[in-house]
Amino acid sequence: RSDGSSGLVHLRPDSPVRRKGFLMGVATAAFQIEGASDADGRLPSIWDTFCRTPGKVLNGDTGDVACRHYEKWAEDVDLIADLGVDAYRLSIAWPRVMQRDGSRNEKGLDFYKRLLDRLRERGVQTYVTLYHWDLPQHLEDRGGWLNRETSYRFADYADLVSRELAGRVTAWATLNEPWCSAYLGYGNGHHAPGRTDRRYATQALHHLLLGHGLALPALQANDPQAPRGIVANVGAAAPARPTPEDHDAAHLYEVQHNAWILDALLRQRYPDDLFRLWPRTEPLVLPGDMEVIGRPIDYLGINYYYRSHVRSDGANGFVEVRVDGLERTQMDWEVHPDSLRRLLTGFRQAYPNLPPIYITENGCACDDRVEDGRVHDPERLSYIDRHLAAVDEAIREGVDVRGYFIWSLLDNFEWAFGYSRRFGIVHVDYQTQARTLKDSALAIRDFLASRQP
Ligand code: GBH
Repeated sequence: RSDGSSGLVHLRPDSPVRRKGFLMGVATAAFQIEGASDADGRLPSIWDTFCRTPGKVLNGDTGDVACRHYEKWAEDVDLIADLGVDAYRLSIAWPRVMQRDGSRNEKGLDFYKRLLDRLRERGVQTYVTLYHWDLPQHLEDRGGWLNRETSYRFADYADLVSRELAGRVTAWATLNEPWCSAYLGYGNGHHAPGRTDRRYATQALHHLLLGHGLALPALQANDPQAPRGIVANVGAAAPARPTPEDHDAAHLYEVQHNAWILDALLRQRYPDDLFRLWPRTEPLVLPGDMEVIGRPIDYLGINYYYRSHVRSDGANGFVEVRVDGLERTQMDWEVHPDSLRRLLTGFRQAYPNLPPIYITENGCACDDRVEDGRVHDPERLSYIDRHLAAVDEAIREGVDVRGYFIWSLLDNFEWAFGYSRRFGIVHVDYQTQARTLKDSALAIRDFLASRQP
């Protein structure tokens, strides 16, 4: 390239994001790529059950095969290392590594030991999430995240895994997107286990966050040198009409998506506006719970994808509306990088104790064009470029952002959308399981190789 930008034309040439000190990575999650759903004593998870419930997942897709990463892990490590990224974010499948009675499943753990060792050999740092939505089904059978016991079982699981994998992991995250586990899983039922009651959502979220807080001391004790954090999805909303009512609706949307979790973690309380939006949904909180939830973390992972438009809606507070004429992805999500900047600077203002931030997911689904062995995805590179530029602006405005992970390394099982949506920078042919670097991956590889200290 003659312009020296390596294909990232929006990210300023002098940005710290272009330097080697800014961590660049790719991300995946266990259920979405591993397959081998009953190999080596893996137990069923709530997502296995959900996939088998008619009408829940598009085309009846399941995670049984996915990207066959459980077999192809070594090839996938080569892919990651050859991209030249600094780090790989992955998750551990709870049902693979812990048996019903709480004892370890050695074969399941061996898989992650091999994987982490190979990543280390290839010089790739590892950001490991303990829970990316695959709750063992036997715990759901006893109430799942509605049962306070599950928080303690999660802490046991974190203790077991961090004892076994200590020294092999760069940084730990307890939960991925507890908002999704709680609201999509127990509130609107779009995700496993598919329950539908707002009171369930607030109680589930409380138990998820309690589990997070209970896990922190075990991670600290077993693997003291690895930083500990949590990953939150954040959402941005704009008013559909310029009325005070719609402004309030947009505010409530962001309370429901962001403050619900961040206030609990960083202010040790749930926001009052959440219960203005959802009256009489206060979870049962025992004395001391909020202190456990608010235990200090070393970093905060932020997953950001899109902005919504909302208008006020009497009983529901807000309702999303589809505004025409906006740039959208294959998910129909609006492309709006400036919302990422705005949210990050807003968090910095709202939370004086905001820890260092990593963007642990950002990326888009596209209608990739496969042609003569190449995969053209110009929208994806543009999306990533503009969101990196937004991160750069947030850094300039004083937000301590230390890294950025692309979602995702591979096309994979996109939850309720099955295999119909492709987020990878690497294309997966599900017939042959062949991996092909998309144009975006080639450009990112060039960009990574061009970085200066
Ligand atoms: C992430 O979640 C996940 O961590 C990852 O596993 C996933 O593959 C990736 O993003 C791409 O989707 O209220 O039912 O209309 C995405 C965050 C936030 C997306 C909430 C869906 C609205 C769902 N999500 N959003 S709904």
